Parts: sequence; C-alpha cells; structure tokens
Amino acid sequence: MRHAPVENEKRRMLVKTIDLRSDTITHPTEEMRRAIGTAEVGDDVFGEDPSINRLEEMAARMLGKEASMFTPSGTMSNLIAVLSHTRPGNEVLVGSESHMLWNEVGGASALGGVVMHTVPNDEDGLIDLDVMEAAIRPPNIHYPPTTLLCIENTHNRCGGAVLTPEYTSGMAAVAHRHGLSVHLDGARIFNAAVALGIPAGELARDADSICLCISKGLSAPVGSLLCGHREFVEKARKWRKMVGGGMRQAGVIAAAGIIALNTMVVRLADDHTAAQRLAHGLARIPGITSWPEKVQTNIVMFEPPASNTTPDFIQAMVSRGVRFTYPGGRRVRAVTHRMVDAADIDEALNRIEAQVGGKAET
Ligand code: TLP
Repeated sequence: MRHAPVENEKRRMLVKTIDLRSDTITHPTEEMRRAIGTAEVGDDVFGEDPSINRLEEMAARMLGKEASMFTPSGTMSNLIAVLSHTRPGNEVLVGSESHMLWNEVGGASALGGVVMHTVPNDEDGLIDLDVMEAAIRPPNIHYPPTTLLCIENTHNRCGGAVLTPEYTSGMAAVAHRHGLSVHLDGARIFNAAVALGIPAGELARDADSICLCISKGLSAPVGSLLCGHREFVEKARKWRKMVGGGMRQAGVIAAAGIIALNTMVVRLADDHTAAQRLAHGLARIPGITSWPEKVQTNIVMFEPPASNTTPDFIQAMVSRGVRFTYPGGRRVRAVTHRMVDAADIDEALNRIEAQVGGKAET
C-alpha cells in the first residue's frame, strides 16, 4: 500500500492522454515546421512581409472578400471587428451563448465602450429573426444606437452547430435594412463549410466582416484572419496597431497558415467522423446523457451521470487520462481534432465507461 502513489504515477505516465479539450491543442505538422524554418519574411507593420501578404490574400479569396488582416488570435480579430464597426456608446447585438459574450473577457465593452445586448440563441445556435429585429433600438433620445449584429458559425457553445447560408442571408438582410453592420465569428467557418459541402465564401457572403481561425482544426500554431471590404480592413489595421497586434517578421507564422489553408480544410471531415464515433459511443454508455443526432461538426456535448457533478467527473477523467472542458451547467465539452484517431476515441469511450461503471483505474 505504501507504494501505491508511486505506482499510480508510473501507470499514469504509461497511459496515453487523450486530449479532447479543444482543437486548439493541435501541433503544427512536419510540413508546417519546415515551412516555418524557411519562410520569406519582412516587416509586416510596413506591410512588407511577403508570407503574411500571401496568407492575407489567400484568406480573403477563400472567404470571397476584398481583403484580410492577420491577427494573433480570434479574440483579437473579433475585438478589432467591433472597434472598427462601432463607436463607444453604440449597442451590439450578440447571441446569449456567443463566444464573444462568454469567452472574450468582455473586451468589446471594456475597450470598445459598447453595450452588449444579448438575444437568445436556441440550442442550434440560431437567433430568432423576429426577436433580433425587435431588439434593434428605434431612434429615441434615450437609447444607445444599435449598429452591429454578431453571429457565430460554427456555434461553439451550441455544440458546433452549423448556420446555413440562407439563415445568414436572412439575418443580414434584416440587420442591413436597419443600418447595422454584420460581423461573423467564423473561428470554425471551414468546419461549417465542410459539413455543408459548400465553399466557405458562401457562408461569409452576406457578412460585412468575418474572422476565421487557422489555429484550431486547421492545426497552424497561431492566428486568425479578419476579412472584409478593403476600406474596413484598412481601418482595422489601425486598431490592430493600437491594441498591440502589429507584428514584425510574422511570416514565420504565416508560413504555417498558408499550409493550413491549402491542405488542412478537407481533413476537417475526419474530425467530424471522429465526433460522430464519440457521440454514438457515448449514447451507448448507461448513465451518460448525449445527443448524437445534434452533432454536426467536431464538438460533442454530453452530461455525466447525475451522481457526479460535472467538474468532479471531468477531474476523475483527468486521472484516467482523458481531458475535456467545462462550458458550465451539467455539460461536458469534447472536441475532436487531428491529434486523436478512431482508436483514441474508442479508448476514451472505454475509460468513460469504466469511470461511469465505477471500475477501478487500470
Ligand atoms: N475558443 C476556444 C475557447 O476560448 C473556448 C475553444 O477552445 O473553443 N470564436 C470562437 C467561436 C471560438 O471558439 C474561439 C476560441 C475564439 C473565437 C477565440 O479564438 P482565440 O482562442 O484564437 O482567441
């Protein structure tokens, strides 16, 4: 018995950790690492980094926009979008489950001085069009002017749900009719495009700006691109400089991003297949509540048995070498990505089943 802690530690070191916390944990591929080593670079604050310029042109072309700008993170891209579309004292409509509301530290309000007016997201990440329209303030001396609508595709907290081009067009048409701009948080826009089997540009067509991330399922180490009209992107460059996102020889990062956009989009379908495998496996484990029919991309939400709190369950799974994140409430979030394969998913399911069944760690 005296040796148990040591034995436990040894065993833990032998057990492979299956990390389903996020697709952000993906490491750059060998090809990306080689490209990073030989990247052509210049000073990007002067607009002279050829690799950044190429990446920005590629992203704009793929999203059907005139221009794009590289930023170190999705959070910074979304913040700069708000800063560029609004003025302090304006009101921004955001979904009640949006990443911009929950996970971006309130930056738009703290740094942009805007009021975040939330409109309910349903469980598919949708905002009811009439509810959205009713939330737009009419002219009135008492009201902050509503100037921006933000939507999210795929929808993170709503389990990677996909918004269709028709939905986005409908929302954008109403927002534009009332003089609002539309920003699309498309951190995982290529997951949506792959799930629908359409070009990402169709999903971005009616948005005035879109942020996409290369650091998630696409496996680049760092970065996002904010895309839109040339004039919007020029304005955004000034804001990026102000918030400290102007980088110098950033081509070392862009080199990996170019490979991400060129080669990694199609393979997102593998992540979606893995998510299906996980979701259907979870549905077979007694005590776990899951919704496999809801899984559209690479995010799987489920609930542990009622006997466990969710944080306790997640902690117990850490000891069994499977990692998840906790989005709040009863739910556990699992995200599939390039660094987990079908065998890892099966092994994760075995370990979840052992935990739920009260079996000792092996
Ligand atoms: N999301 C992260 C966490 O912040 C939750 C994750 O693991 O999913 N928009 C959406 C929809 C996102 O999911 C994320 C990252 C961002 C923006 C922000 O991107 P980064 O992390 O690059 O700032």
